[in-house]
Amino acid sequence: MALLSFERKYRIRGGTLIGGDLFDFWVGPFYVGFFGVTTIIFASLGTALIVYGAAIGPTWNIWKISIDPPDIKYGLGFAPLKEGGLWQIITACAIGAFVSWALRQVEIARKLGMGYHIPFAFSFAILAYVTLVVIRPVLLGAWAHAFPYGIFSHLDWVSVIGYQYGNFHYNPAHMVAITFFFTTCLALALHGALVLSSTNPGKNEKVKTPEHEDTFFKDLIGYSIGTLGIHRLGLFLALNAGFWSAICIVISGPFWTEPWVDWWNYWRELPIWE
Ligand code: 07D
Ligand code: 07D
Ligand code: U10
Repeated sequence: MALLSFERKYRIRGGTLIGGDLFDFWVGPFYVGFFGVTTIIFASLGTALIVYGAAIGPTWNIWKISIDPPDIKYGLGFAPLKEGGLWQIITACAIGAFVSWALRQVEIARKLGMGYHIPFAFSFAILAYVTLVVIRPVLLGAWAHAFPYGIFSHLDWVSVIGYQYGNFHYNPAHMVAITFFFTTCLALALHGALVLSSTNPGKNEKVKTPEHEDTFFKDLIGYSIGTLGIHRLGLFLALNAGFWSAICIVISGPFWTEPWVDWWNYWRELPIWE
């Protein structure tokens, strides 16, 4: 079915989560929906506040603009606008926008009769973000523990927090997360290369079938995961990368305060060595 006639067929009302027909229409290529409107409101307000924060800040240098969380003395309370209050409202707007975006994905998936895999996947990114700016700061008792909103300043935060635990590379969950990130890249490279090699042949060559793809990997490593399987694996790997990232940071501070290298002492203390 041509794309346009397909769009005419499915671009009909219904399937919304709340609000009934309210905002149940398209603007150009975009589906609007109730959550499209909430996305626009949260994202516009959050962006406007970042620009305001930049305007009252010391620099317009894009790399150096930074909206910082409140000082440690404010604990988990509200801070004055110019002393971290902006950061607090921007954080609320960001969470509002990300969650709205996920719910808009749900509504679009419902209209199309598709699974909820995409919003489910995006939820892991939201989880990682919320872990950094809400869950871990709440467990540690102050918003000050969250990261600042700035291009370079958030890199400084990662570095400082990393060295606060000695060598962050010894964090076992960080290891697991990194391994999942690397494996995701490997899997995507293999999959992209395999599909292109079989479906985008040279002139006068025939397009190959999934049987060719299967056979390639059976010849190479004795096993093929299959055409559906590789997508399941890709999703599994990527979601685990985000999940273990959230774990690695939430345990740093709330559950482990020493340098991470010391965690490995458990190994030397196992009773079997005695
Ligand atoms: C390619 C999809 C498109 C998205 C893009 C990002 C903004 C921010 C706002 C100036 C893959 C758009 C950027 C809207 C502008 C202001 C106030 C996604 C793609 C192009 N980081 N990070 C970047 C964010 C954290 C870390 C780049 C966001 C954690 C390191 C970009 C978040 C930690 C490095 C960026 C976030 C961390 C970066 C490229 C939120 C651990 C880099 C991102 C909301 C996760 C790299 C200068 C990218 C860089 C980089 C955005 C959180 C570490 C500015 C929005 C606190 C080590 N981060 N980041 O391509 O070049 O993502 O930094 O959680 O080296 Mg970061
Ligand atoms: C949080 C992003 C969520 C994004 C959302 C969407 C918009 C809209 C609009 C474009 C999680 C935002 C959308 C804004 C944009 C338009 C139109 C993703 C998030 C919701 N580390 N480390 C990680 C590596 C070191 C440290 C994670 C590698 C050092 C700390 C990952 C190395 C020290 C933290 C990772 C390395 C250190 C991390 C990041 C190598 C520093 C974290 C990925 C090779 C001295 C962070 C949850 C992630 C984390 C994290 C990888 C080195 C410290 C596993 C490969 C040794 C403090 N590191 N790291 O989490 O777990 O994505 O955050 O050296 O906090 Mg690390
Ligand atoms: C995959 C795939 C596959 C494909 C694919 C893809 C995965 C097998 C079939 C997809 C992959 C790609 C295309 C590859 C490239 C993708 C990436 C590298 C990922 C990163 C992506 C980007 C960097 C692009 C990011 C762009 C974005 C997010 C779009 C930005 C757009 C908006 C912000 C608009 C969003 C629309 C909304 C929220 C609703 C509609 C709203 C409007 C149109 C605006 C007008 C608003 C209204 C009418 C509502 C009224 C608003 C009100 C009342 C509020 C006003 C208040 C104020 C304060 C202003 O596997 O195959 O191929 O393609």
